[in-house]
Amino acid sequence: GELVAQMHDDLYDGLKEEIEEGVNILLERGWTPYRVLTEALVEGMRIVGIDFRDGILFVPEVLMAANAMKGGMFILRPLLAETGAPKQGKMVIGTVKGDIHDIGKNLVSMMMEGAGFEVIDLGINNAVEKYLDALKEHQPDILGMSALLTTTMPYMKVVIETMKELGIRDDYIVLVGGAPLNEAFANAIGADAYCRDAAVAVETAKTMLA
Ligand code: B1M
Repeated sequence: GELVAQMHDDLYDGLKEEIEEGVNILLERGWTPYRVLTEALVEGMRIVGIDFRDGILFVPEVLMAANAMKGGMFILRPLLAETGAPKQGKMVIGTVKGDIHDIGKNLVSMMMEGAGFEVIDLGINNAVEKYLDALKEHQPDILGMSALLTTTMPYMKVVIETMKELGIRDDYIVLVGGAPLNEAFANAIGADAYCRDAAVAVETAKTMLA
């Protein structure tokens, strides 16, 4: 409706307080946190992405939009996490080296937590050593990697190849995601699965652990 369209505009304009207010209003109206997330925030960011691509928006504006989106996600995070889902397993996740995009990864983390997974989030710009240290320290069931740039997605292969060299590749389920990826790429680099979005990541993780 009207409010959601307004929120798409507010996200575009990087208006954090307005986004937070909009999120709260939709929740008061009885929307589920997931619906607010997908229809108001993710869809708004999709529109931003189009104008970024077309040179209508630039990095500073897109950073403001990302910041507004994070404000909304901050409100939704505890609501998505408190579903009381039974404990499922553990995941280490991070954005790969050279890449600072984190909204999608954060969303995957939130949804995985909501589904009962323990998530260790390594943040952005992770070199292979960071992933390996975290695997050793936390012994997760799943390694998740995110990349948003065609120039950084090949780094996922570096991580998987290093795991193979160390003989630990098959100790983990490796899930990958990010806008420029696809299933063929995931197969080619030796990941276990490509996850189109956060909901698919949750379903894939559950299926593979079952
Ligand atoms: Co960037 N950027 N950006 N950017 N940015 C893209 C990715 C781009 C497609 C925009 C465009 O041109 N249309 C383009 C990449 C082009 C390409 O490689 N082919 C691009 C570019 C070029 C750049 C810079 C190089 C721009 C510049 O400096 N000239 C630069 C690079 C910086 C770097 O990383 N080294 C840059 C910078 C930025 C900002 C800092 C301004 C900002 C990031 C802020 C932040 O993240 N904190 C930004 C943003 C916001 C975007 C767009 C507009 C939106 C990304 C986003 O948050 N989407 C993006 C356009 C686009 O993607 N169409 C773009 C919302 C999010 C919910 O979706 O991240 O796809 P997504 O995550 C989804 C799924 O992909 C999946 O689930 C998520 C939730 O459903 N998923 C996973 C993601 N990770 C997963 C991991 C998993 C599973 C599923 O593991 C199990």
